[in-house]
Amino acid sequence: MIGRIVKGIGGFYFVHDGHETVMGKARGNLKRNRELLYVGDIVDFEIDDNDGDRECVINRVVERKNFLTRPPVSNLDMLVVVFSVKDPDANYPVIDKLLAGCERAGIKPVICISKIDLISTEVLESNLEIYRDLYPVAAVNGNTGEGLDKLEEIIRGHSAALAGPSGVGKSTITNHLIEDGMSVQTGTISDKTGRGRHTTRHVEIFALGDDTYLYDTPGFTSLELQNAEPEEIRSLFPEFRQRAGYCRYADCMHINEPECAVKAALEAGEINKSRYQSYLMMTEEAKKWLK
Ligand SMILES: Nc1nc2c(ncn2[C@@H]2O[C@H](COP(=O)(O)OP(=O)(O)OP(=O)(O)O)[C@@H](O)[C@H]2O)c(=O)[nH]1
Ligand SMILES: [Mg+2]
Ligand SMILES: [Zn+2]
Repeated sequence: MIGRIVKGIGGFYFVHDGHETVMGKARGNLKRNRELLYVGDIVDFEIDDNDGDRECVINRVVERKNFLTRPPVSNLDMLVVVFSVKDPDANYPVIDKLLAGCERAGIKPVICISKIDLISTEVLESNLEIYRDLYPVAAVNGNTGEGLDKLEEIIRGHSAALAGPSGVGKSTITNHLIEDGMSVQTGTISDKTGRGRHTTRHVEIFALGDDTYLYDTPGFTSLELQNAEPEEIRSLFPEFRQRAGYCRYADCMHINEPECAVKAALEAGEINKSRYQSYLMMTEEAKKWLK
């Protein structure tokens, strides 16, 4: 039978076959070869009905289109980058790095602004403005569920994970999206630091139907951009890609070159300043790796 690993805890795996979830283990040869199984793997498995307890044995991995090591998940085709503007504050360089990491890994990025009840319409609007032309955007209130229908529509038919700093409301959003009767634990925000407390500790996938899978993950705050050269980082910004053909130099880095279409767009307010700042920071970081 074919199913997807939806959870793994201490050597046990939970496999979902489209209807039900069965707990089981990896076959001995997988373990001997130290082949790691990732949550998200599509696997071939057998039901072992031995002593009345329905368990399963995983024979092999059938499909692993991609995988990430931190957190360890596979077959992800969409990443929802969740951030709040207040409690905790938005950290735009971190957000932009996650988005660039998605571009690099071939994962479709989505932006979700959370806790919109804590900010004014103007502040929400200025945040929407940064990302609206680049990626699908949803704005949600996790307390009331407002805006979640839009997010649901965006992720339908995809394997999507929620990423972003602790405390932005990822698990709260997950609880709205998953069926009644299932739920995940949510945390509180520290009064002192305004940060979350890393409540979610395991990766768990929820099958939402319509071939939609939602990954709830801990600590998905960055994607590796390790060893990305500045030239590659340049290619991870869609608003640069659109305009690069109009720069005077074909290999323009959009930093100090004359007649640069990206800098012109920046000055005209067509490219967002905070995005451009993130780009500068990321290329500086990349230069350090090159040394
Ligand atoms: N005001 C407000 N609070 C929210 C909203 N969504 C979530 N919260 C609260 O924010 C706190 C953190 O929410 P979680 O869903 O646990 O956050 P998380 O992103 O899963 O955090 P980690 O698991 O630590 O990564 C909880 O106290 C929620 O009740 C919202 O839209 N508005
Ligand atoms: Mg959580
Ligand atoms: Zn340029």
